[in-house]
Amino acid sequence: MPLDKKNKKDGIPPSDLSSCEATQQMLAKARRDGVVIAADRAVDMKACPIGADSACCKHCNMGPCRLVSKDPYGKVGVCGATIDTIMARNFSRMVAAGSAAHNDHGMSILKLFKGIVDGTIKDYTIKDRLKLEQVADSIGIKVQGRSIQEIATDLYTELEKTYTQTEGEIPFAKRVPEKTLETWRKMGIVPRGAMREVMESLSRSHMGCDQHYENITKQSSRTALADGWGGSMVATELSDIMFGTPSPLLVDVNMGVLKEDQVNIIVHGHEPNLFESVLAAVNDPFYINTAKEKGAKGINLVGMCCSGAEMMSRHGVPHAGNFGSTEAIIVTGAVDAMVVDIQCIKQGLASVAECYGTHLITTNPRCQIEGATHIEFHEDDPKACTDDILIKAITRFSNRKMPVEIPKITNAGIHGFTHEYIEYMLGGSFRGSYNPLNDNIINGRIRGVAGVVGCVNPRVKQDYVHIELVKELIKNDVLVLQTGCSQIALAKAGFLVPEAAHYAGPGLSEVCEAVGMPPVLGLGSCVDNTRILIAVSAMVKAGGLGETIADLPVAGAAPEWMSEKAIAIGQYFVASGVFTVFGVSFPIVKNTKFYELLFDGLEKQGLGKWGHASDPHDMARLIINHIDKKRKALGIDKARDRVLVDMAARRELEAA
Ligand code: BF8
Ligand code: SF4
Repeated sequence: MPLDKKNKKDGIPPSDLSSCEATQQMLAKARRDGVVIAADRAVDMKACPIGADSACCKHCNMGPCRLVSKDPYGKVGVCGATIDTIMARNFSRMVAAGSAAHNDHGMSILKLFKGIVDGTIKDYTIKDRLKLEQVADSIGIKVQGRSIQEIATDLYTELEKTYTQTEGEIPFAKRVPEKTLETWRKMGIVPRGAMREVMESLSRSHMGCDQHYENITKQSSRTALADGWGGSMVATELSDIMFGTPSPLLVDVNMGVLKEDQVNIIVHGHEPNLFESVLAAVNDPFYINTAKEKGAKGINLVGMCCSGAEMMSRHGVPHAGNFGSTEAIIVTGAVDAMVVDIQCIKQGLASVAECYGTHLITTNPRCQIEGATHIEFHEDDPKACTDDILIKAITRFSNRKMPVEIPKITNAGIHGFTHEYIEYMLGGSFRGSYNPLNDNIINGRIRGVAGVVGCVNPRVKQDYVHIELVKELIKNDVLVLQTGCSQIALAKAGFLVPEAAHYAGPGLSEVCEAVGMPPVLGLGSCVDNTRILIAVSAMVKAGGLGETIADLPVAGAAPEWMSEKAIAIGQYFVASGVFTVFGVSFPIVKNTKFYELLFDGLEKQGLGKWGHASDPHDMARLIINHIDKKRKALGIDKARDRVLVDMAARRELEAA
């Protein structure tokens, strides 16, 4: 890419564009180097106001048609489509694309599992037999007295239905709390199979098909549920079975995990398959020696984004940063190879990598980038790809010409929580259960639980909304569960350590101190949001907090969302019964029937509902009010009042 010496963004201080100091430092360097990255491109690219409101349709060539947000019912499309139809169809297609992405990821994990089961893939194995049995048992596969091979074969056959089944209910519907499932059945939104649901969403949102916003939204729910309780859940569970179920580990996060005197390889993307093989390759003595012969002290493998979050959780591989830092980190000059697979890989990486002589290597047939080197990865012969990656990275190290500048910032934190570990941590190894969590919610020490997840988005200051929201929630005794780029944002801000309990309110900090846990629990990647679904289901089953997920004092948030996957996740949480608040902007026109449906009507039907606020404090208020509303409905609001009085009294005593 030609250096842009007239980079005009000098006026906006990096500290206004990101809360991440390392990214700020690299943004400043990029400008000095004449390199443009997403944070600056976002300043140049004003969001289209009509698209931002979802008030346009380009589903056929009689259009594209633009409606008017200020007068939403003043006009219809050429075909007569109303604003509600147009918005519901656009929304449905976002859900379908997001669900397709997660299901596609899940299918590739399933294919790997099949290869292990049928013996065609030798480089991977079943690492967690206990989890294999637990997952099989959870969907009615007999485990007692049977071999691993038999159980795994049946599990494969059963889980394949998640994608390919055309009638009936997806296998993990068996894990849904009974009353929640009953609501879905009444509404006709239990997913049959993901391929069918995604296909039907696209078909129904075609010009001239489904033109009732409520009916379209039902299909959006079904397609989203085929993600959360379908493809994503298969991805998480099978990845645990094959690569090991995470348990808490102390890991370094942030750009300081790069090492100037080592060959630095970043793996960035979503499927752990590739990353697992690169991890094996960097531990190969042959390559370690080769790197040393070329003057490096060793080979340093780090992750970014979601596969990075999984490798961090399972194996303690350091994590270099979230989606907002993927271009910025190349500006260090220290990245010898950035290896990517699928999803959230910015095309802009190619030109930044070119500027700094970094190898940008695509590895997946579903994701190639013009200007990148494509070295295809195949699970039945991983070394064919990883050998090439290692050679390229080592060669680049030995030819480094440009000065290297690595921000010297790392943040150690505890990662790798799972719903299994929460059960064990709170209940103990012999009586592991969710009862202690429920008890602490009922007695009011913990006000409720919030999942704060999702992307960072250069339309807002990187990490800022996540951090402010989480601070406010824990201060108000809300236990926070995290995944994805949000987890990395909070890790960089130092909240994933037990010592962060002092930011929490009196009740939550008391629980954290008693258990020795952080007030913010990191559960991994975006597909690992399914761990939250299982956790909330376990809370329902433990009792005392209502009969459905919708009864629980819980909420979700994606404060800086950007991807269609985030919308699919949001909709599966909403359809599962969770109040879900998105930040940035929401693609909808207020004061319309579709708006009323998403932000209120769905809750009246027994599901959850959507919320939106761009300010983190407004977002926190929405979540806390919702949690308090649910506490009141459960009749446990009084207990909490008592605790607050107790704490106030205690503080008075301490002061005296
Ligand atoms: O699946 S949080 S920016 S990296 S979409 Fe992407 Fe969003 Fe990050 Fe992972 Ni999830
Ligand atoms: Fe316009 Fe209707 Fe065609 Fe959409 S489907 S572009 S609203 S005519």
